[in-house]
Amino acid sequence: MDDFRIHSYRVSEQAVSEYENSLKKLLAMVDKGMTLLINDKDLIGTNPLSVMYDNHHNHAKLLLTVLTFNDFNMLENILPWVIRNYSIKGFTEEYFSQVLSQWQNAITKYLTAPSAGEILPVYRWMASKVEYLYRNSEVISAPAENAQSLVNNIRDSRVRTFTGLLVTGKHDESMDLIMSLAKNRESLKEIYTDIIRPSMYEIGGLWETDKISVAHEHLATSIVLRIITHFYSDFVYTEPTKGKILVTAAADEHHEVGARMIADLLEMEGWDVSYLGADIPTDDLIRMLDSVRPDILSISVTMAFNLLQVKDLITAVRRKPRFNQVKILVGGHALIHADKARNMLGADRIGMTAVDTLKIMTQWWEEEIQ
Ligand code: B12
Repeated sequence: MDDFRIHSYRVSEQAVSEYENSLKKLLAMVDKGMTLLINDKDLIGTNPLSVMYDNHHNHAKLLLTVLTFNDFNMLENILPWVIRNYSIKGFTEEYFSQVLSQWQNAITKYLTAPSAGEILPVYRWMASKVEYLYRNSEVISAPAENAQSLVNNIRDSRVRTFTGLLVTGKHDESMDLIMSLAKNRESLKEIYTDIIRPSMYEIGGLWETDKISVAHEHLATSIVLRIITHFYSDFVYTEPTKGKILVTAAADEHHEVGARMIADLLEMEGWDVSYLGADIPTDDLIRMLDSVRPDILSISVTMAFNLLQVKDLITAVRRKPRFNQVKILVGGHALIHADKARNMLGADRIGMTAVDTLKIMTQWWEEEIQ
């Protein structure tokens, strides 16, 4: 496997299309095969089967995305995270080897030989990385620490305090802290990007390493959303002086805080913002474009496996001549891993941060929309 160059590897459209069309059958076979194995062996610790099925489902979506864009850097970046995350949850090294071999059996069974021949090397490449990634995952060998001691290590004192309050679910104190810092619009913008965003990333790290539960993460998110809502009437709501923007997250994308921040920041700058939130099906979004008729569509995507949804959405919008003038901006956490895919989405521009968004919008407003 050593001479296999994953970065420059390519699979044909035919192979991707067969993979996509067989995906339900592949998944069913992998789920069934792994369920049988789990009866005899401890492969997934104390996790319920649903966690394993969820992983298979996410794997299918991620691989389809990677193969469609031929973006194998994305796979290389995300595979260590997958192995680390599930091993922390109690999945064994053997689970990863077994599941990858189940995928290979299913691909051999359901795809034609030439297409299977193109896709199997990608699976063999993943299988060849399991042992190294599993054994070298820093988190596995780190001594167990509790969430609070990890929070204490956060360098920025405001992020440290806010994260500590979120982790312990202290809604009132979280609100008091932000109220004491939010004096005006400018300070609220800074709070969004320099305190709330990094604190949510810290929450993500604690959750990923199993130091806090999903319930803690949900509580933290709900506190943040309540805080953001509180400030809407004081600082965010602004009489629009600029064009219309529809802000949304992609279909199947459940992360809404980033999109919500982008919506608020744009509204503070005088844009006429319609904010749709997370997980909007493509057909509904098209109907919404017809009713809002925005100058700009801003799409937020956090999970790399949702990049295909973004591409499909943009393709659907571009197919309709009545939306020819609509400019499309895509941004969010998923793009960090998507060097190649980001240029294949069909967007007018890609942005990574809130600052990028404001810059691009100002440029569009001054040069093209007004
Ligand atoms: C809260 C949370 C959730 C919540 C979201 C609830 C909600 N109502 O939003 C829930 C529980 C639903 C969730 C689910 C999942 N999550 Co989650 N989640 C998070 C967490 C902890 C915080 C997200 C957040 O609020 N960030 C704060 C915002 C402000 O940051 P942001 O989104 O990056 O936005 C900024 C920029 O990206 C940018 N931006 C954002 N949008 C746009 C748009 C444009 C146009 C532009 C220019 C810029 C831009 O500007 C924003 C402001 O600076 C992150 C950790 C993290 N690193 O983000 C994990 C994280 C993103 N989740 C993760 C995972 C794995 C999942 C799940 C797959 C878990 C599972 N097994 O089910 C699912 C996927 C669900 C799905 N289909 O979408 C992983 C992703 C890992 C990876 N390698 O990709 C992360 C990184 C956690 C981790 N460290 O492991 N999650």
